[in-house]
Amino acid sequence: MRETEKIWMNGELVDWADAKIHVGAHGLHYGTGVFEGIRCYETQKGSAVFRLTDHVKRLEASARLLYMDLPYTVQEIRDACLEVIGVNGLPECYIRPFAFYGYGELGVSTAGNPVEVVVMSWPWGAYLGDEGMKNGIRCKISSWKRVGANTIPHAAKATGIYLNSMLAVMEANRAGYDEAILLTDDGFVADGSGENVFVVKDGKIATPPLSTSILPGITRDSLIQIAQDLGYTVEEKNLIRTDLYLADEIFMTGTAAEVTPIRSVDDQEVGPPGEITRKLQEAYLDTVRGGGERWSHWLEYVSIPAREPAQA
Ligand code: PPE
Repeated sequence: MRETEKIWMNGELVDWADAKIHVGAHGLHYGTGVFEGIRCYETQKGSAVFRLTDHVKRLEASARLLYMDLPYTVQEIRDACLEVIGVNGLPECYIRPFAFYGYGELGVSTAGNPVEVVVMSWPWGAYLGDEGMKNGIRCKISSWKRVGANTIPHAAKATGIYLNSMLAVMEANRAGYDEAILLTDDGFVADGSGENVFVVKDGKIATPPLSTSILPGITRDSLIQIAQDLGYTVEEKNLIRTDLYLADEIFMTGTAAEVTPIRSVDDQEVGPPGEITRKLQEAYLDTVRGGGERWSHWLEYVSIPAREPAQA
């Protein structure tokens, strides 16, 4: 990863190299943490963070689901994100706020451990590659099932839950695919290792409902609204793997992945990015970079002016 200058750690800005924790930290042993992924984009009016408050609110909800009391308010964490973006001076970056149980007591119960809160920011390009963004990626249905809603709450963006995603994406990559798609125990399409899934069939758009153990994606929500505004029908309904094979178009959404077309699933060719996928990808990328007034309420501007990027 590309290092930046500062990391916000428990209320203070520390040098990147000094943002350290003890190996006895509870979160390291048991995956007891929650996190967010947010993007800041350069717009004509300066750098703006896409749906920052919604992301921080989801962080708070995730914490609540882990019985974790965040020692900072949504407003304070929001300000910390803006501060770290401002001080690192990148016009575009990815922001990673996270909270975890730190060093105190080991043992599965979190009692006796402090809650540490950190915000990092760094440059992150196309999650599934520029080529994938343009021509679509190849996916594989994972043999690992998405964790059930009563196993770990999928509405929480919790660190430990990502073992599920890690196994799926590693399996897919090792078999030569770009990304995995996980199914529920019942065989319904859930989400990718780090993205929500959409299919287009006969001009209509469909995406799995929240009951399929998906992360309630903020990009998913944005895309549903953008698509409906453009006049498309978007249905939240159960999908099975053959719905993917027989789709006219498929794409994935996520903060990191933005809108990434899928060109095949299990080597069943869906084809190059279709017209609806292209249109929605363009509309999304335009929205996050401040194009038009329609969705301007989703942009939260960075008040500290970003410095000119250093000359190479
Ligand atoms: N499902 C999963 C499992 C997931 O991790 C993400 C985000 C989404 C759906 C889409 O959610 P949203 O970003 O709110 O639209 N994955 C984040 C982490 C990626 C990573 O590798 O780390 C992200 O996109 O930031």
